[in-house]
Amino acid sequence: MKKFFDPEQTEWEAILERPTKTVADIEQIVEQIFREVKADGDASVRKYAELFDGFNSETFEVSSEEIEAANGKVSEELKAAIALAKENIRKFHAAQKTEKVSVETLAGVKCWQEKRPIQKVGLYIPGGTAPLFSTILMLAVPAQIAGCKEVILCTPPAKDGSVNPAILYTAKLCGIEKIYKVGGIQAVAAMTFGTESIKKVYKIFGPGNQYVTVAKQMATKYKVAIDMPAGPSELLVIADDTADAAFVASDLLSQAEHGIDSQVVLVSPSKQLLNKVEAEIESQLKDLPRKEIAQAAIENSRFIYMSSAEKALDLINEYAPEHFIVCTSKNDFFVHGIINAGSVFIGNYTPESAGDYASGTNHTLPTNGYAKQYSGVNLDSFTKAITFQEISAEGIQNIGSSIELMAEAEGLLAHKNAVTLRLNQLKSSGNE
Ligand code: HSO
Ligand code: ZN
Repeated sequence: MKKFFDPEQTEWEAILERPTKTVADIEQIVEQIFREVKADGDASVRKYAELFDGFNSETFEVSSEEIEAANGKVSEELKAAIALAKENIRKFHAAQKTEKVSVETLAGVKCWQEKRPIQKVGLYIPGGTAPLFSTILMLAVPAQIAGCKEVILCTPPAKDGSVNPAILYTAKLCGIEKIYKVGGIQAVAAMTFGTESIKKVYKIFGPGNQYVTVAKQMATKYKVAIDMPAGPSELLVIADDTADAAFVASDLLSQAEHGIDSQVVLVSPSKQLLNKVEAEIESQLKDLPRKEIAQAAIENSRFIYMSSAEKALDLINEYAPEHFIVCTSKNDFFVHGIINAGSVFIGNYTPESAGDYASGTNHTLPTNGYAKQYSGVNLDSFTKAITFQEISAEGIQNIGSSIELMAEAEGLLAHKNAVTLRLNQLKSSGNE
């Protein structure tokens, strides 16, 4: 880890810099695959599935027999845990429903706003060393609450064509009808254009490697929305001597084990705590099955001593962490003062893992400093707000002359006429 002691504000940016990756070379291959999938559909999806995943199959859709078999491979204990997490995620996201917002801005001028679901959404779930079936809950549960009509899922299979049973079980549990064994760029391209067997969607959600990330960005060029720009996962902890050093170390390590490029930052007004956490990391790391990954991320972590709470808060808001754990005697100060963060975890008994899996909040969050302008996935990520208005005769008489004047000033006479005709009609019918 790299240590810093009361760094000057001018140094913060360099200290907290995220690793930037060059995407130029990836972009070319993404462009090519998009072009081919658009033109040739399933045939080119098949070609790239074979090339990248070593998977050769006529069909991509997971069969009901495979889903049935997966059901038998997930333990009853895990099923109960998934059920508990699903229910908490349901409760928290159902509570995010908003009422119709309605205002009469002037007498006779009624305006209102209502939410409508995005009709077709696609979820991308990575395979690989950590099959994140928890992400299915985080995406499919709010999609269902929002009322999305078609929810499809793409996930890369292993070389033998199998998909992790927990992924299939959770997808089925969440009511996802179509599960496709397709991964990477070709999956995102297929959901963007639609193919003979894979449905086109309007918005794509979910994490992925660099290729998937660039492919999602490419999808936006074809009028498909995405949840948010993605980067490696990250955690910033602020902790003082009231924090349990072992707990803090476990939180830092839980983020570090995601990937070697995970970002882990500890800020503290106590040199003693920084030392204790360092020692704890050493001892906990030894027993982790993913210790090589976690170790690499920890080596790149930042430990920052900050004697001033105000400056610490400024630094945290500048960094804009995806996850922010607050464990100090001044929790209220940090909780009220945080402006830029994806999700905040407060106190000794609130590990990030709780939000990653089961407390109810969403774990699809903005990384890479995007917490400055993006929210994490929430119910509204699956809806659009439509505005409505209804203006009465009285209303157009109240608002009409303002519209006429503004339209004339913009030189848009047809706009003006649309009001003038109505006002004249009302005048001539004596409705003044
Ligand atoms: N921390 C990850 C989510 C996750 N953790 C899934 C475990 N499983 C990104 O927020
Ligand atoms: Zn996690």
